[in-house]
Amino acid sequence: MAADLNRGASFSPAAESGARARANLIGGKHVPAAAGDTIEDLNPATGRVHATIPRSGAADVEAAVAAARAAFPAWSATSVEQRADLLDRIADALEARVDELAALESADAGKPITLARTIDIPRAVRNFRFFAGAARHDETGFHPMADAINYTLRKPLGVVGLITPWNLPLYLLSWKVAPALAMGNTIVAKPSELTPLTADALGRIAMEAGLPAGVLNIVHGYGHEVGQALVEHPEVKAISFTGGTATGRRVAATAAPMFKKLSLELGGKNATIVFDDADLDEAVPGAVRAGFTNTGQVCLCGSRLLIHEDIWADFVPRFTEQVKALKVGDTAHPDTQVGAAISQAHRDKVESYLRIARDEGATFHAGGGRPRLGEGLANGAFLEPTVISGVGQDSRCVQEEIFGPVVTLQPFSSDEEAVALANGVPYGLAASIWTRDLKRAHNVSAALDTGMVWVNCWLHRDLRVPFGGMKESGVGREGGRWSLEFFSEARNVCIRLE
Ligand code: TXE
Repeated sequence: MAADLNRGASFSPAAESGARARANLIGGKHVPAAAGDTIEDLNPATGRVHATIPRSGAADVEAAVAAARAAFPAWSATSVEQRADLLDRIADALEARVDELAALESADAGKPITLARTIDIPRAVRNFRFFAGAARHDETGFHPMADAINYTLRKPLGVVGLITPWNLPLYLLSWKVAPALAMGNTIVAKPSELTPLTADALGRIAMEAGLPAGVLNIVHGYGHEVGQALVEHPEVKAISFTGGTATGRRVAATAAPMFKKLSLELGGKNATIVFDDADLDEAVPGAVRAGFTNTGQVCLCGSRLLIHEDIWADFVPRFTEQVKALKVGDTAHPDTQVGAAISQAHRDKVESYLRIARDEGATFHAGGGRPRLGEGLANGAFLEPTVISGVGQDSRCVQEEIFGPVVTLQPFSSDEEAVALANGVPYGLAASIWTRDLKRAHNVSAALDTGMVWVNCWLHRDLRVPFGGMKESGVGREGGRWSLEFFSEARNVCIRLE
């Protein structure tokens, strides 16, 4: 019988008082932090504590790495077919529990249930299925010479560390867990302390699906404690990190001198560029979606909207009207489109940018405050979807990642100016451009300093393509063969034939 994903360990007193206790998964066992400490996990839409997690430290990381090392020889010796079949079984098991997992994700991240049910959880399922297929169909190089042949072996790295953020908890964790397992590695994962519940569920589901003990270990806790210990551990051969740029810099500073493989998916300050020839019936809803999906808390969100001056007067009212129509509030209601910010602290941070905009004399076309919501949501970290113009390129509102439901508007008069504005920030993750002119689409895409460009769409994902950023948005690429390559070591074998 399938386990209850809300099952708590009986050792925590908090379990009795309603907040369910989660545990670390180490060597196939659910265990508390060695020091016995816990952290409260809140639902940001209600402000209520709904779980506790272990506040782990270096001793727990040590135990998890030891378990992962012990499991590595047997796991890395399994065949690709065995591993791919297991990934498919995990996908099936996740899929069978979409509603349950969506409810956990929605409550933990304050995100609309419909978003969790239609995007977060189905994409996690797809990640497992995709990497099962990718591993089955993977090929390695063969380079013949006149007197020798070369072939490339792909060897697993050993124990890998996966550190994930709070905005797309299961989706991003599965994006790393699936390829790492597919290539024969064992894992110590550190989910965000703000959204630990679906990681805990994944651990239980993977074990039920037959993943051997110690292959996937999950250690909960604060980033500066358990995350830092994981990055520092000499037996952890690679770190795949998704999170903020400042944290990424710390992770890189720790890991680089140890010559660990590093994949850093960091922040974004992405431009949505609407040219004067764009089809506004598509561009307006496209820009709304890019700006406000997941309450603007996606690294790919188009938080800077660049609009050709000739269509400004037409575009801005249409855009603003659609933003004002977004349904904010009760995350459990199926019609809700915008949920809470991840925490009160994060809402305070977002609001600090709104104050900067006001001080700079910005115009607020929509939002700017806290929505008035009903009973039960008064302590939620909600914000109105906000649209601002009149902030210059040098404004912190334009230069820094706000990571909330805030979009700035800026006009431009030429393709060159659009590219200069789009590129004129420290980040270089993604861009979305809207035009009917194919030549312009090609030329502007080539000129943008970003790892990804969408033309007449946004977040249209093919899991085979490279995913990642330039500049302060990160180092390396994930997705398809890039993930398989990251989670393995290429070894060339040259055999002389004469
Ligand atoms: O992320 P952190 P935070 C951005 C966004 C947000 C900012 C900060 O701008 O406002 O980052 O968010 C772990 N060693 N993004 O503070 O801290 C941490 O516990 C090892 C963009 O929540 O980067 C969590 O598991 N790990 C982003 C993970 O790192 C450490 C998504 C990410 O948290 C650590 C989220 C350390 N020293 C926020 N310190 C995106 N690109 O999608 C923390 N962590």
